[in-house]
Amino acid sequence: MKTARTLAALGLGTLATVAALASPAVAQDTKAAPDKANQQCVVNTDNGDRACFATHREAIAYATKGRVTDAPNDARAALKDEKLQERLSGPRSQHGIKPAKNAKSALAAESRVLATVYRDKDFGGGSVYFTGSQGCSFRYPWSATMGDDWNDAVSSTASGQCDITLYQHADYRGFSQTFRGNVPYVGDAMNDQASSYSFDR
Ligand SMILES: [Ca+2]
Repeated sequence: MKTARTLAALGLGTLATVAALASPAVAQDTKAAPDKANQQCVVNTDNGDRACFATHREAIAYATKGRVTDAPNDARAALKDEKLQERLSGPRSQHGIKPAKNAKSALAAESRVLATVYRDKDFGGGSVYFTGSQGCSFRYPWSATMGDDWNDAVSSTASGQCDITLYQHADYRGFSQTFRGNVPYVGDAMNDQASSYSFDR
């Protein structure tokens, strides 16, 4: 545990090392962290890998595989920054489109943010940045459940490359609603209800 925390704390310079050596350890580390509710996490929906950090900047750097290392730690400021959002999720003209394989673009498919969910209203508290290689309109293997830490916890959402649909129950069951853009409150019906999700456009 201690090793993992130390590696994570070393930050961006060691990002590749952390990813290569300690992905499982980083995931375990989230369970021991004292301030779990305010952790900024990244979930790779291709394989379920999850890593959590103290700050948005660290989480975004991890989500983008070290491509974006200067994001603000204020989630609201980040969402208002159109240029930053384009760096995170690709140009709006490409949103919803499945990324070309072997894209030469610096915005490789696997380092784009598909969408983000937040524990509190107004993009507050902890967050999860979802990444995945298949773009939108695809049910990723790891999106059928939110995971224990995040079940029935989401209160606000932000589109990235994709819009996000939240489902009341696991396995895309129960009522559902698709959220587009920056949504400061998912509404009384969906608040603290989401148990699975999919990406749409
Ligand atoms: Ca639920």
